[in-house]
Amino acid sequence: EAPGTEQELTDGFHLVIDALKLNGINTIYNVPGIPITDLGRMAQAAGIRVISFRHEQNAGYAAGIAGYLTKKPGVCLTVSAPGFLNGLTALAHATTNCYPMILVSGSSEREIVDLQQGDYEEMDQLAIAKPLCKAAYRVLHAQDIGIGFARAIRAAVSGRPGGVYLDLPAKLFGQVMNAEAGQKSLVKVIDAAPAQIPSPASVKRALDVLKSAKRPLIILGKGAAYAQADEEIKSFVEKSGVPFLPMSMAKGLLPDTHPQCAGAARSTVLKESDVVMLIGARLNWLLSHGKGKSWGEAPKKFIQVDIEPKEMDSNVEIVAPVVGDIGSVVSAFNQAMGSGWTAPPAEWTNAVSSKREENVAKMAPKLMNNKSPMDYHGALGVLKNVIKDYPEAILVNEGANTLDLARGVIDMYKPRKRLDVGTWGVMGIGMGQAIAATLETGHPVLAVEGDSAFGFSGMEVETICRYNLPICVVIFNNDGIYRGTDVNGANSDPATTVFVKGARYDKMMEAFGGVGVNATSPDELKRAVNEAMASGKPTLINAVIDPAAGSESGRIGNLNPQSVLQKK
Ligand code: OXT
Ligand code: ADP
Ligand code: MG
Repeated sequence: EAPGTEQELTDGFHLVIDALKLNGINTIYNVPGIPITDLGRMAQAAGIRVISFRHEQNAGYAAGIAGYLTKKPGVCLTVSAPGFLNGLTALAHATTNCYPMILVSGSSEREIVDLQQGDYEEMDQLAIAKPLCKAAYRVLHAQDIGIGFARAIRAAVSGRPGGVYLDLPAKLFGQVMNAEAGQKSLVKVIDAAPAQIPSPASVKRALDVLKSAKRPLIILGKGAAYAQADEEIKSFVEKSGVPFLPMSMAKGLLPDTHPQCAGAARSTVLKESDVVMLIGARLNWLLSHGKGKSWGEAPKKFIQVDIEPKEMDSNVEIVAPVVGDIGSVVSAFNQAMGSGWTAPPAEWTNAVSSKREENVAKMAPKLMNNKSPMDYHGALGVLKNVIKDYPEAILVNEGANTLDLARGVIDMYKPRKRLDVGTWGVMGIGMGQAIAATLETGHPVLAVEGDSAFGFSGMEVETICRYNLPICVVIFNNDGIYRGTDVNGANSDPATTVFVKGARYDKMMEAFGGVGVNATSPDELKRAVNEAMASGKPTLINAVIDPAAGSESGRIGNLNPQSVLQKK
């Protein structure tokens, strides 16, 4: 070889890998194929952890939740058109939930796509992705790979986090350029998510409104959990003495057993509070848009802390908007409060505590039943104790009844330990989120899954076994969606909501070398889950639930459209 030839060249493949590594992105969630198979191989050889899934949607959900857990964009890598579209649902989900994620898809040749001449997996991916994410970019030249990734990273994590699409046409990977120039073209993103300091006037206004309250409430959302300002938030809440209500994924930011937690008095605090401070929670459907029956009759003032200015006044008037990142805002609150803050009237805090104790006491006996087949409470009573014993474990949760009842029953003790269906109530996040959660944090996962919910990502149990991950999946098998008791009166087809009766999901895990257990009573369930948590072996427990135990759509049956003409 003549000196000064091949050694001095680099190519698109290597520049992509170098750009990721330079920016501290050490994991890729992917499904291989043309044109990105070699990229995955080379990334693995270069020390990046490349996790191969069975379906891009699950790889995408993994990347999204990795972003939520780490504040760095989770990267999902797919092939063109169909692989891209499979990943796109997860990208839209990440954007909706404010998770930083980058979907990197290989694509077909521009010349052919743009003339619509029928290339292999032809699709104008960039145009399709654009309306479904925060930003979308395409890189056509090897020397632009560095800047392309820098833009994607910054767009994903700065301001309100979200999904970014990066389009890499197949030809890019093989483009070569001078290696030194290539290295120089890379960009290490400096201060990718700059602090956004709130204005002192907005901080003062918010605290003045909070101080004036007779019945204040703080609502913590998953934005507060994402911010990783755990200590600041805890000291703010405790100094204020105000009851707090955690949204689903904010559970554990302060323990659900904290004396100020109003999770078990939800309807009371929503109705009766006079001032509500939202921290990283939107007034969307999950909070009934801040109005109507669930918010009661009494006039209410809202304070909102959010990084996104457009979020203010989205549904109701916000009398004290505080725009900034939650870490900066809450520490400004803490400073401005000083040491002379007066707690809210005892009449209010006592009323909240006694409502909460009443609800907890009402639930307690239901959790102790040892029925077989199990009902939801009997099974969840067991899992509540598992999380109490393993507070570091991450709970992944999806389903309808399985979701809503687990949210109420299972107390969380630490931040970012509850990962669920998020803003869209989407089924299918389960196995992808479980896999990323343990890979990104090193902690074991307990995935509590409706039998329908599990079906959306069930094939990934092979992935769990392949990487030998400490994930225990518990399937609440009630023979169907909401219930397993529906009957079709019209013909011999099964009813639309029921599945094969007595199905044995545990056998799926055994097929790939994991541990499968069929549990028909709380005692059996307890034994099996404890064994799984102790061993760390991939485990799937088929928990047999009474098919009649659930209710239509869990806690949100009211959202099903009704007609006076309805005939079943
Ligand atoms: O204060 P009150 O008295 O009101 O009481 C409240 C609390 O104070 C109290 N509580 C407690 N009491 C005692 N102790 C404790 N610790 C405690 N904690 C709380 O309990 C009550 C209730 O509290 P909660 O839950 O906080 O309050 P509430 O009123 O429920 O809150 C309202 C909401 C809206 C915030 C809450 O309900 C919520 O977050 N809901 C999320 C709902 C959701 O997202 N659901 C998922 C979607 S459902 C449906 O769409 C499904 N699909 C369609 C489909 C989807 N989703 N996706 C895709 C891609 N395709 C299709 C499907 C297919 S679900 C589904 C499958 C379902 O079947 P499965 O087999 O999977 O599941 P099963 O149903 O089990 O069969
Ligand atoms: P939940 O579903 O828990 O109510 P949402 O997803 O509706 O939570 O709301 C999260 C909010 O948090 C979004 O409006 C988002 O802009 C905001 N957010 C996310 N990260 C930050 C941050 N670091 N600082 C301030 N706000 C943030
Ligand atoms: Mg079910």
